[in-house]
Amino acid sequence: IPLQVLTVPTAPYPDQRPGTSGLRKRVFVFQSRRNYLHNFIQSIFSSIDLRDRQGSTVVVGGDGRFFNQTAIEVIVQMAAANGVGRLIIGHNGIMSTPAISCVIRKYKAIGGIILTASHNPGGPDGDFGIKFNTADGGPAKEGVTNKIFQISRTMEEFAICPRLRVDLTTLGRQTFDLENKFKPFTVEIVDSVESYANLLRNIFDFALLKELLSGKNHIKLRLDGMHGVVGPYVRRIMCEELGCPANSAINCVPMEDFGGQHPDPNLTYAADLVDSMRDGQCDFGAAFDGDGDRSMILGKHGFFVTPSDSVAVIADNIFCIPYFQHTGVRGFARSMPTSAALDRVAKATKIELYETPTGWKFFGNLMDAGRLSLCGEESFGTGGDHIREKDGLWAVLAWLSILATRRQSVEDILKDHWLKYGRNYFTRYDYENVDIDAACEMMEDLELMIADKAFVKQRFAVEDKIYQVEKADTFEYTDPVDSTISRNQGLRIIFSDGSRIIYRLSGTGSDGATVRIYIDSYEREHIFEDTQATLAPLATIALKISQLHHRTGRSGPSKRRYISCQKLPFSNVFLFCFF
Ligand code: G16
Repeated sequence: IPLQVLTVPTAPYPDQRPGTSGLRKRVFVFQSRRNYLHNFIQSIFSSIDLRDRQGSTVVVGGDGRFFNQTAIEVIVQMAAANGVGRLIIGHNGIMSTPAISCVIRKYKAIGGIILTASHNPGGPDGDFGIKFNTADGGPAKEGVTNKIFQISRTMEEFAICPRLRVDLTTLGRQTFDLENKFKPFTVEIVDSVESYANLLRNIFDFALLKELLSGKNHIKLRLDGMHGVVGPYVRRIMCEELGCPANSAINCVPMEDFGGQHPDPNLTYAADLVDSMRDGQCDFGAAFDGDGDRSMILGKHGFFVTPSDSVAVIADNIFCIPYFQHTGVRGFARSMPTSAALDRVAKATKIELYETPTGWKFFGNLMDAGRLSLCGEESFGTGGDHIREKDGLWAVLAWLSILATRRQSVEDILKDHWLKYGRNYFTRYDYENVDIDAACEMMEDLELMIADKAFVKQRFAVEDKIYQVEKADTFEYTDPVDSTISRNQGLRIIFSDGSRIIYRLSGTGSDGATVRIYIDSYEREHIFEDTQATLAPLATIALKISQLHHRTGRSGPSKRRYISCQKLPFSNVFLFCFF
């Protein structure tokens, strides 16, 4: 009997505006508010023109966090009822974000729905998120997310096929006859690990990497999946195919609550990995976030590579990656708060450099227009134009390709880089879950302050250092491809020596507001100093100007990340991490 398609009345919610990377809320919001999930999914489908949607292919997968399965069941029922012809779903409903981008492109889908809140904690008390990616495989641009939000605000009904049940555990095709539809609705459960592995095989020299990882003089790796989605990809690609021993992949079983941890690959939340590398047994380490699109790179003894430096080093060694030998290099890009280390490589190699707002979606147009090959963000995302998402495992293989070619350690490669270009010291302070009104008021006051003409040329003295404001503005971006303007993308104070203080409100939190302060400073001579000590005067200025502690009642950041391990003994590093 054909399955029935129903139209169900509903009432709109005012708070379904997608943030930096989709809609992120506490799990209980999705569970306790009637049709909260259904409304948002309907808004996504309704945002796609009916002619494009009818009979189309859509990809669905998630990072396996709590509520992933429930959401997929609903999405399948709603996709069928909304005229989608074919759904491609990851085995057991799980796919990493880069794999989804790859699969959307491979199957020429009109888009994909990604169920992830990335690095935010999971489990019944954690976060859940929904993101829509378009046909190019990348996160929907602001025009699309604004449309989804507008539709959600007036949502009155949704379409659903409530009796449709799909088996996510069995690879292959399942078909369903629907009432009043001529063609059956098809679901294909795919092995996304294989599709993604195949993509990487065409980018990197797997024979060279295999020799590095399992040949005669092989190096030792430790890869921490942080119980996110990346585990099966690490095991198949790094262990089975490239020959890393099984025990080099730790925390590689995906869990609904990420084992109770924060799947955020940084020195605070991946501290166990850093700690376990202290003994010098491993030459290279990496940790991944919940949905596998970010990674943190470590050298021997836990030598830390900031994401800003990481993309700059990859850029400087880009032809160690065979893919770029074929495509050539069209351009580099970084998000505005990311340090300017990449700019120096771009300048030296005479390659165009783009500075975009925070959010991977801003790189997509440049890539589609053939103007961008490699990009990165301070938030541990790095990637190329092979897909339209940042790619944690790709970044690891990029680094390993450099190691294999140069036959040097991570530390030596980075130090050589600083000697060649100078060093951009970088740090970021996060104040999580602060009062929204206090945070907004602080940003508004800061904006007024820096807009005042008298602010430029103002001097700040801390200890024996004097900083003079050269430029201060609210970052605004005009997309070079379609001329779309994105306003209010963070407040910048740039000093005469090139140092910067940047204030931004995060767009990925689920509770209250998260204030981020980014600080960076360039040094040509003193390149082996401690990051926190080097940036301390600027941090003092940043806190003084904003009165952040006074306004939020906090005495320090929630976590202090991206600190340098170079000089401090590890015990001190963690003292700095926690306030
Ligand atoms: C998302 C975006 C990134 C961005 C990050 C942090 O990543 O795709 O481009 O850098 O959020 O954004 P915010 O500073 O607004 O919290 P993900 O991995 O969380 O989807």
